[in-house]
Amino acid sequence: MSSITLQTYASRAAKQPNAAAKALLECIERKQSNLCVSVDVTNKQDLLDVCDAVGPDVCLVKTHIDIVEDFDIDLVQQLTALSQKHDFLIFEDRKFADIGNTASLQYSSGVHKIASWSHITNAHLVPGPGVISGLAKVGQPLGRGLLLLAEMSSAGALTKGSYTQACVDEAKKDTTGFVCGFIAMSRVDEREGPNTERDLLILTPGVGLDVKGDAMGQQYRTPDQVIRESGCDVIIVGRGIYGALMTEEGKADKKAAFDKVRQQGSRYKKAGWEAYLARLGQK
Ligand code: 5BU
Repeated sequence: MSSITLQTYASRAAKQPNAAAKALLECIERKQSNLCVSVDVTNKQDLLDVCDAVGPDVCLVKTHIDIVEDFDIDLVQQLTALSQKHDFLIFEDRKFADIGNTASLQYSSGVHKIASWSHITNAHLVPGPGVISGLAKVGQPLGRGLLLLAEMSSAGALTKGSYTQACVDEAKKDTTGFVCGFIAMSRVDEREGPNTERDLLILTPGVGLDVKGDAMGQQYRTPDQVIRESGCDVIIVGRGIYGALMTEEGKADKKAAFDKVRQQGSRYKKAGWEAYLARLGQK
């Protein structure tokens, strides 16, 4: 079998056993979008408005639900309604990192009840594979998916070498079926040749077309570098899309700012899809 990087999203969807990963691959194909928007805003209405604005262009919305100051359960109900209206999945970027028992409680309970609305979430492998079984106990019966944080985008990240390899090994030998991929900067599952064992998704943050980084260690690469050169599957873009809302100008004229948000959404969608077609040799 050939490298995952040469297979279409549609052909991968057809054989994907994890329900959330399958739904994501199908959505990518249907919308011709491998764009995930990261909506890191701190109030409920802005979060919903950004999702409504870019919804038509994305396959996935990524949240940090704990930064929302006026969080309530209505927010997740409205977000879920938007995911149905615009046909996208939801990924809570929770980065679980505790022992299995605690992680499973953090995932199922508390104010956020993440497992009840988030199709995909992620975890560090720092605690060992118990974090996978703890989360799987909650997420697997609900048809959710888990990404392991194999590589991070920030400068000086310790997610490298044998740590990254351990994430790949655990994902490949996961028997729960709950692990469906990685957050990574490269095709980490194919370092030693094509991955013919188990299809795994690679979602990649640190994507920007206009700047190279921020003042706190973030590092950006272009959609082409991420999808075509590095063989990743989904680009995750935050400030590159919603950034106009954060400026003084944007705060003063929200309508104009949302027009920019929509423009950036379609710009990144196009760039991500062109990079995918180029990877397949179709462009
Ligand atoms: P940005 O505005 O495009 O820089 O936002 C990137 C988002 O992706 C933000 O929510 C981060 O928490 C998230 N992220 C990241 O930037 N790098 C990583 O390695 C991981 C997550 Br994991």
